[in-house]
Amino acid sequence: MRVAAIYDIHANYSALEAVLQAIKKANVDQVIVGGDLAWGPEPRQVMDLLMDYKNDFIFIRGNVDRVVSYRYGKEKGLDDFTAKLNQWCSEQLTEEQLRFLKRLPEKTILNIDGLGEVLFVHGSPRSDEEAIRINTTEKEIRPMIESVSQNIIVCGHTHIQFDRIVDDKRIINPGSVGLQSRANGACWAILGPDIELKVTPYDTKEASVRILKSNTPYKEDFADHYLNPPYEGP
Ligand SMILES: [Mn+2]
Repeated sequence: MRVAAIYDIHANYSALEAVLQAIKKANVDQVIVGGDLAWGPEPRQVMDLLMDYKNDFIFIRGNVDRVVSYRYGKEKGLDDFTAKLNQWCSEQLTEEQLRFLKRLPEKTILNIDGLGEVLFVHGSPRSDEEAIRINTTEKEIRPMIESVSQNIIVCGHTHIQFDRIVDDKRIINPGSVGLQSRANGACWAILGPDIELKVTPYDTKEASVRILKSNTPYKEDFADHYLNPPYEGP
């Protein structure tokens, strides 16, 4: 089996469309969506598109899928920006889409040709909010992965692609499809039999112009992020 891993779409419709096109040409058997689907500027368009694949792709839940589907606000200690965007994203989605996000599992394991069993999580194996960053020290990572029996762990959440070895584990972050850092394009990965980190260019100008015409809160921030991806992730 050969698998495409697409993480942290963050409601970027143009980036998702470009990656789905690239996946069609990549000859994969399975697609795994690694969480953080709908928190961003075009949640409804992105969820409508992903729902076409709800029986074909494998989905796991990210931290913002949880906060959007449960409509977390300031009562949970969130800042104004996050609370307002959560609320708005929730309002854009249908009840069925919110239910879909709520019910997603937090992890999945796939047996991949040439790689063996691979564990897919959103943050770390013990939390959807815990970050394994490109520069998190091995000492910090060890307790996060000590209960994992698989040799390969795929995680997201920090929006920067990497391929690291920590002790006897290989840890992969496919990067972010929709809110990338340190990359000019939509980031994802193919697993099996090798591990390939991919960057698919998309029309960031068109995406920005469309968002700026919408009623998305903080649309200027998203448009700017697309045009000028930051060096650091969240
Ligand atoms: Mn996340």
